[in-house]
Amino acid sequence: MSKIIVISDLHVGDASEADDFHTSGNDLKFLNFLNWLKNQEEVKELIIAGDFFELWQCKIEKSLQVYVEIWSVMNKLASKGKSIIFVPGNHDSLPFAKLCYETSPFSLGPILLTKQAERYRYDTGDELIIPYYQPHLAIWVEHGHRFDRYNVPREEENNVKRAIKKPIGYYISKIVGVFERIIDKNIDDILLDIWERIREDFENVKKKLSHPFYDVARKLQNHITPASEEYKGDFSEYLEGAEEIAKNIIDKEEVDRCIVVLGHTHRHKLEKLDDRVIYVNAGSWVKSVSTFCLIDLDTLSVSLKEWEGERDLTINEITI
Ligand SMILES: [Mn+2]
Repeated sequence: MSKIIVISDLHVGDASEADDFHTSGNDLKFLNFLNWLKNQEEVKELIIAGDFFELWQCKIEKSLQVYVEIWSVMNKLASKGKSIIFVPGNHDSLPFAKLCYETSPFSLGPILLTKQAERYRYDTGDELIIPYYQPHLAIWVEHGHRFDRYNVPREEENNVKRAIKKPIGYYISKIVGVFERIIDKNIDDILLDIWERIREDFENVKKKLSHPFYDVARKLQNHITPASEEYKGDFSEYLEGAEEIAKNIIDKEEVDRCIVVLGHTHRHKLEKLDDRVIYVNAGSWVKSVSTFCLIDLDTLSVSLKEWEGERDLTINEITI
């Protein structure tokens, strides 16, 4: 009996106002989910399909510090024989992801780095993509941001060195994070009383100062980020991407079908693209609905589930 769970886009930050994982209440939901997972004997692997951390807006040392409880439950999962496998996404930040991969053996507590698809490693110097690949059922997991034209660095043209090394989405996200942290209420307890008294005036001033810039940055972010509710794209590039990945795998690995799991868009989806390709988007943990993908290697089924806070609800299920 063996099952694999894939989650994506937690964007674990620093518990400030800029940390959507925290402000959405998903930090607590996630802790419940991990505790539930402890008793799911059949689940052998938990794969995190990228954007586990929010390192475009926050610092890794802060995330490790404020979410100690999460790392502690993850340690318990590992001691129960479950593998927690990390596939890097764009918000996991390139220097950090590279450090992880180039430091051997990497250890962030119980979290392992995907090594299964090392031969499909894609490293342009500005971007690092190392997918997870499970040969038994031909399951491919990657973050999927290379299909997003605003969130990968632009291709070098005519050998002209690019002035901008990071994708445009990086800078906009950074600006939004700074403004969100300006109105952060994380201060010392001793100052709490004084703070309560002056907060309203202070926040009004800050809001007045930051509003026009924050507004523009937010609007830009909504325009170019697939994760935003106002995003106008139709996501067909991810379906085409999944099809391309599957075709490549089917050819190279000589398998007759492939399951492709992506994240990045924050929109959960499960769809049979044709007889040979199943596409799943694992969704996110920064909105009111938190989702995960469950692949049952015995019943040969793929399901998309919502974590309600106490239990799981099936949204959709497909038999392979
Ligand atoms: Mn992403």
